[in-house]
Amino acid sequence: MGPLLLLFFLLFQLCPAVVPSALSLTKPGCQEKCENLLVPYPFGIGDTNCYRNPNFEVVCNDTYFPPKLFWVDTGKEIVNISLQGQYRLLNNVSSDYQFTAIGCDIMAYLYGSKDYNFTSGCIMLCPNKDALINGSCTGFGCCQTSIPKGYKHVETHVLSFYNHTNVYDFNPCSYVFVVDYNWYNFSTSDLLNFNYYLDDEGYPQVPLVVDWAIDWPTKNNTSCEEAMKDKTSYACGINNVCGISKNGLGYSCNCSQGYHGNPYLQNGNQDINECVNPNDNLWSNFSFCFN
Ligand SMILES: *[C@@H]1O[C@H](CO)[C@@H](O)[C@H](O)[C@H]1NC(C)=O
Ligand SMILES: *[C@@H]1O[C@H](CO)[C@@H](O)[C@H](O)[C@H]1NC(C)=O
Ligand SMILES: *[C@@H]1O[C@H](CO)[C@@H](O)[C@H](O)[C@H]1NC(C)=O
Ligand SMILES: *[C@@H]1O[C@H](CO)[C@@H](O)[C@H](O)[C@H]1NC(C)=O
Ligand SMILES: *[C@@H]1O[C@H](CO)[C@@H](O)[C@H](O)[C@H]1NC(C)=O
Ligand SMILES: *[C@@H]1O[C@H](CO)[C@@H](O)[C@H](O)[C@H]1NC(C)=O
Ligand SMILES: *[C@@H]1O[C@H](CO)[C@@H](O)[C@H](O)[C@H]1NC(C)=O
Ligand SMILES: *[C@@H]1O[C@H](CO)[C@@H](O)[C@H](O)[C@H]1NC(C)=O
Ligand SMILES: *[C@@H]1O[C@H](CO)[C@@H](O)[C@H](O)[C@H]1NC(C)=O
Ligand SMILES: *[C@H]1O[C@H](CO)[C@@H](O)[C@H](O)[C@H]1NC(C)=O
Ligand SMILES: CC(=O)N[C@H]1CO[C@H](CO)[C@@H](O)[C@@H]1O
Repeated sequence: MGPLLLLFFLLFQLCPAVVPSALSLTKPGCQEKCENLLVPYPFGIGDTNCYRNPNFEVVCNDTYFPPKLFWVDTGKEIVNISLQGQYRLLNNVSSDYQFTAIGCDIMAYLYGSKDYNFTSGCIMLCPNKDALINGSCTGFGCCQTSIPKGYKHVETHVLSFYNHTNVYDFNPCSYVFVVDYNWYNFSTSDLLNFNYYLDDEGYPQVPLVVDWAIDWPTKNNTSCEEAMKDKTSYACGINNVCGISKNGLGYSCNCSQGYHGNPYLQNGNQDINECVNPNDNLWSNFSFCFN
C-alpha cells in the first residue's frame, strides 16, 4: 500500500496543471476575470499586449461593487463574452442591431447600410389593449425584425402618430431596442412601464447580443487561406481551424476536433489554455510522473 500512496502523492505534486480548468484563457500576466466574468483573449484588460487590437479592449471598473466590465470604445457594460463569436452587453433601450419595438401608437423602423441600404420596421396602432397577448410579439403592441447579417451600423427611428394621447392610460411611451431574440418575452405590463434594469442615470437597459469576428486582412481578401498567409495578423493558433464567421463580419477560430481551450491564443506556453487535446496532455504528464 505504501508505494501506491507515494505514487498518488507524486502525481498530485508534479502534475498540478493537468486539470484544464486551472489553465488561463488570457495571455500571460493579463487579468483573467472581472468579478465572475471571464475575459478570454482576443478580448483583454489593461496592457496593449493583453488584447488583439483596440477593438477588443475592455475595462474592469472596480469603483462599482461588484466590479463591472465595460467596453472601452462605447462605455457600454458587458455581461458575458463567448468565444463562439458573440458577446452580451447592456444597452440603452432605444438602440441598434437586432430589433424589437413595443408600443400602441408607434412607427418604428431601422435603417442600415453596408454594400446596400435597407429599411425595415413596423407600424402598430392598438387603441384597445384587449387584443394584446402576453408572450406574443407578432404585431399587436410588440413586433420584432431581424437585421441582415454583416451590418455593423444600424440606426433606429421611432415616431408616434397621436403622441400616445389615445392610449396614454396603458401605453404612455414607445420603446425600441435590440435584444437577444430568446431573452425578451413580451408582457402587456411593459407597455405601461418598461424597466428591466436601470443604469446609474435611470435609463432602462437590456442585454444586447453582438456578434464579433476577426476582420479580414483586406476587404478583397476574404478567405481563411488568404488570412493565413499573413502570419502576423492571422488570429488562430496552432491546432485550430479558421472559418467564415456565421455573422458575415469576418472570420473566427475554433479548436480542432478533440481539442479544447481558447483558439485565439497561440504562443505555445503550457500555462495558457490554447487549444490542447486533454488526452495528449495527460499522457505526457503521466509518463513524466512514472519516470
Ligand atoms: C456566460 O455565458 C456562458 C454560456 O452562455 C455561461 O455558461 C456562463 O455562465 C455565463 N457567465 C456569466 C458570468 O454569466
Ligand atoms: C469607473 O466608473 C466611474 C463611474 O462611472 C468613472 O467615473 C470612472 O472613470 C471609471 N473608471 C475607469 C477606469 O473607467
Ligand atoms: C443612455 O442614453 C442616455 C440618453 O441618450 C445617455 O445620457 C446615457 O449616457 C446612455 N447610457 C449608456 C450606458 O449608454
Ligand atoms: C445608401 O444611402 C446613402 C444615403 O442615405 C447613399 O449616399 C448611398 O449611396 C446609398 N448606398 C447605396 C448602395 O445605395
Ligand atoms: C412568455 O410569457 C408567457 C406569459 O407570461 C408564458 O406563457 C410563456 O411561457 C413565456 N415564454 C417564455 C419563452 O418564457
Ligand atoms: C404631438 O406633440 C407635439 C409637440 O409635443 C406637437 O407639436 C404635435 O402637434 C402633437 N401631435 C399630435 C397629433 O397631437
Ligand atoms: C400579462 O402579464 C402581466 C404581468 O405578469 C399582467 O400584469 C398582465 O395582466 C398580463 N396581461 C394579460 C393580457 O394577460
Ligand atoms: C486588394 O486590396 C488592396 C487594398 O485594399 C490592394 O492593395 C490590392 O492590390 C488588392 N488586391 C487585389 C488582388 O485586388
Ligand atoms: C465552431 O464550432 C462551433 C461548435 O462546434 C460551430 O457551431 C461553428 O460553426 C464552428 N465555427 C467555425 C468557424 O468553424
Ligand atoms: C505536463 O504538463 C504541464 C502543464 O501542461 C507541462 O508544463 C509539462 O511540461 C508537462 N510535462 C511533460 C513531460 O510534458
Ligand atoms: C480573393 C482575393 O482577392 N485574394 C487576393 C488577396 O491578395 C493577394 C495579394 O495581396 C492577391 O494575390 C489575391 O488574389
